[in-house]
Amino acid sequence: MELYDKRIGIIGLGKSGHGLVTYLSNKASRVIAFDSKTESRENYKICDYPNVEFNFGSNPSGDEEVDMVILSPGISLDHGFVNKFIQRGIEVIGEVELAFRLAQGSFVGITGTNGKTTTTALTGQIFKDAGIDARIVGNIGKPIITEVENSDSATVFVTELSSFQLETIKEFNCSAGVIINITPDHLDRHKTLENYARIKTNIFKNQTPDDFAIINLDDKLSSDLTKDLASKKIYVSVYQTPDAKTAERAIFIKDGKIIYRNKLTSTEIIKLEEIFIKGRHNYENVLCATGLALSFGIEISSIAKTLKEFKGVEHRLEFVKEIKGVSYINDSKGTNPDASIKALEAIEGDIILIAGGYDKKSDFKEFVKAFENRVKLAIILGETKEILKSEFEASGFTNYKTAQDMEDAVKKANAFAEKGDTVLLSPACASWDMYTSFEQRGDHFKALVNKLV
Ligand code: UMA
Repeated sequence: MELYDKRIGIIGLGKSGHGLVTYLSNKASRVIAFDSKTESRENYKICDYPNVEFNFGSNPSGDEEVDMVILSPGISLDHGFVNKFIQRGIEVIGEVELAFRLAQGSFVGITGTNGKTTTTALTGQIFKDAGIDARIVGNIGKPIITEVENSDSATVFVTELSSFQLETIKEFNCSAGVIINITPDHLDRHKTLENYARIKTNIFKNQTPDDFAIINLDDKLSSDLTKDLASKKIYVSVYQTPDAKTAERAIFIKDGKIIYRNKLTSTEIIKLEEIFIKGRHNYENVLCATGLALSFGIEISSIAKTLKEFKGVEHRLEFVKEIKGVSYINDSKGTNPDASIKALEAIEGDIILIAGGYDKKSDFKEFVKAFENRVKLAIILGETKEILKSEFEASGFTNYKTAQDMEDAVKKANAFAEKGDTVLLSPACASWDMYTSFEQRGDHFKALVNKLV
């Protein structure tokens, strides 16, 4: 793709926008960049980008003279200016699509409502340990564009993809891709579960018979939606042995072992007890990562070695500290009810839960149901505090306290916890009401815990 003759509009100057202006500033004919927040100016030394016209404090009008517009993932397509650009025949895409068009090398795509960060980190590690030049990129926190410059045809971009990113792809394709699972999330933006699920299946829309799709048979919604793909399929399941007639290639758990069956040949990959990361939800991630690795021909022995060593990711069920027999766990990445249910299920013993945050219009009924016999006390904070309170009252859950902020929540949890309990931060909500990211929220929680005596 030629850039030298293009005037490019960049909307949003967070992580994606920063990567985009850095890459494009000396390659495109002109860059016009916008961010609706004036404070975003602080992240830029304007003189480092001579070819870029920065506009802080407003979105574009849609009348700007550009040839192409690149949206940051957090920007909804419902904005009037997006429609105006499209009406004028100007192509509007996202950072993932642009990076795909510019990159050499191949892509592995990982999406799903939950587990995608762990699966992406694990898959990337398996690829790296196998000697592949793998880059771990995408929604995990590193825009793909930041790794395009020094890549070549042997590079594999192991890419975490959110629904926000998959909404704006056109040609993007991955040689191997997976939808780990689909449960309701981001309905404030995508409106219905059907629409959200449809956007997730975009990950496979450009696949050909040369590509691999990993299908999770335990997730009915995504497996039903991906029945008619052109690609080769590897079926995975934690709970069942896939039918050999309908699922030629399959990875599943049997008698405490992970088995790979290709046509009629079955091979043991690893025993569950040898895998470092535990819990059913993690086995789902392991099966998906293994499927992606096998699609690229990585040796089973090499995959098994990484599975024994991989220790998980920051902010996802991350052990912080034990104080007087109380364990503190940071699951700030629990940004929707389903993710936090998985966290509750993974912990043994009584839990003091810190939850609440930005209101994404999620339904918390199932989340509160999962408290039974697990949550001894819930400490709620943030924008969804009142919504959670009503849900507690409706379901008869009375063991809760409210907190003004994270400091107050940690203080209350510490005062209440007894030896053997776990204090778990798993908000079931995004962080955007009080923090700029879940990482910032998790770091704050960890800093507060580390100050406790
Ligand atoms: N902005 C505007 N106009 C608007 C709205 C926002 O200019 O109308 C500006 C904001 O002022 C801000 C910038 O846009 O400066 C933020 O853009 P963004 O929200 O797209 O965030 P980035 O920093 O570019 O980070 C994005 C992803 N964020 C979102 O999708 C919300 C990051 O995922 C991702 O790591 C990064 O790109 C690199 O790919 C985070 C996330 O929360 C982890 N993802 C959601 C999730 O996992 O649930 C989808």
